[in-house]
Amino acid sequence: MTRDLTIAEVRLTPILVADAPLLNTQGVHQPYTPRLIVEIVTADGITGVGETYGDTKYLEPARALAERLTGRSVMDVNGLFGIDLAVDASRVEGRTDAGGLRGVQSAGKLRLSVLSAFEVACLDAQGRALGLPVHALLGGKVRDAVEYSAYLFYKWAAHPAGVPAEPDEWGAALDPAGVVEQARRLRQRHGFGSFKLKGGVFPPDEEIAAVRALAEAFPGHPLRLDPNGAWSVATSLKVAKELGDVLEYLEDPTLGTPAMAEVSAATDVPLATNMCVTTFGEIKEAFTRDAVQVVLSDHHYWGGLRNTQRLAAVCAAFGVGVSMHSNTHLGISLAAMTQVAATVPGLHHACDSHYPWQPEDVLTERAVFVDGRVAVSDAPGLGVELDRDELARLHRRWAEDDGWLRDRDDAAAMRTAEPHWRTPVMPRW
Ligand code: GKR
Ligand code: MG
Repeated sequence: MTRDLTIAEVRLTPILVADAPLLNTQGVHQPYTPRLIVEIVTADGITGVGETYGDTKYLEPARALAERLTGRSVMDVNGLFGIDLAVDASRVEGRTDAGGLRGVQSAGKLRLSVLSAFEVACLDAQGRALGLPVHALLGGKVRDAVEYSAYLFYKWAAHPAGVPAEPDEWGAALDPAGVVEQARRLRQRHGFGSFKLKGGVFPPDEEIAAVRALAEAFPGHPLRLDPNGAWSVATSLKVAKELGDVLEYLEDPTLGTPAMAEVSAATDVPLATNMCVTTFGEIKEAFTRDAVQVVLSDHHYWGGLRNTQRLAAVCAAFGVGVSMHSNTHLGISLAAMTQVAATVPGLHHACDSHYPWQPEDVLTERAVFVDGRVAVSDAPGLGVELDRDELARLHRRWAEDDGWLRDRDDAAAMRTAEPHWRTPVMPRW
């Protein structure tokens, strides 16, 4: 049967999804996080879906892009990336991401973060039209399941008093015992075999103690610590020395390629990053200086699933490992991550995912982790279906918000509990 794969309609739905009071070096997660759901509908009624950041700075260019897509083909993904998409550079250039901790912002990265959701939606639509999973469109899967690690966070028992939020079922984790208990529960529920602790929250000695406690509770399981660049070179080396025997890798201990290269030269503990290598332009310096041994890709800001494969190929050529970074996300993004991860040879580290922290989703069926792994769907496209009632409910929440939740700001969220909080000057320790 001949299909008409011309784009007839693009629907953008900004939503707010419940989030837990997870702590990081910049502050705390807000009770709701913005995401954007992209739907691309073809002339013969096939709908492909994508998901990306929903903050206003992404939403505005997404709207401009959506207006220009009608009449193009969902097959023309190269053409999609050629569209001259204006983004307001003054809002991002040179700043570090307020809530995202994903390296220096730039207009280019913002553009790619928007395009990636449209690329995923096009691939989903192609797959549905052809009766093929997205991984087949990317060359085929090399594994049947993708391993994820438990993403541990220091957290409060609840969002600050007076701040409207959904009930929290996890309780506080503010010391080694709390972190180990959180790890046990995540492992019990999802079977995770490796653990990553988000650090940069407490003085390094306390975080070292938490990782030691994890090593005792889960002997032989891979462990990582990620302070999002909160430490000096000297502190990074002290932590590497004290935890070298139990760490799979240390993630972004310090900020910037030169400082990471200094740490890397003085320790055998591998360094991973989602902060100093976040664009193709940043690769050359980091790899030639041997600043990092593992790059954590993120299909949102790297510009989609095909760019993720390209990044993996470059990493392989330099003998640098590759795995996956995550930020607060829902099931469409998890499906996209799983489909592309399934196609990447030499994926030697479990990927990150915030998904277990998200009690809500816009899918009719939540993704399931079995033994810490997500099975690679062979259903057409991404293999997910939108729950339209949930989508509408989460969109209403966005529409009714008076504005402050529409743009993620972990430092502002922290100020509701600690009015004098400012984004810390790095390095903090
Ligand atoms: O969700 O608080 C968080 C994380 O700190 C996130 O913003 C980071 O981008 O997960 C990320 C990381 O690995 O750096
Ligand atoms: Mg990180």
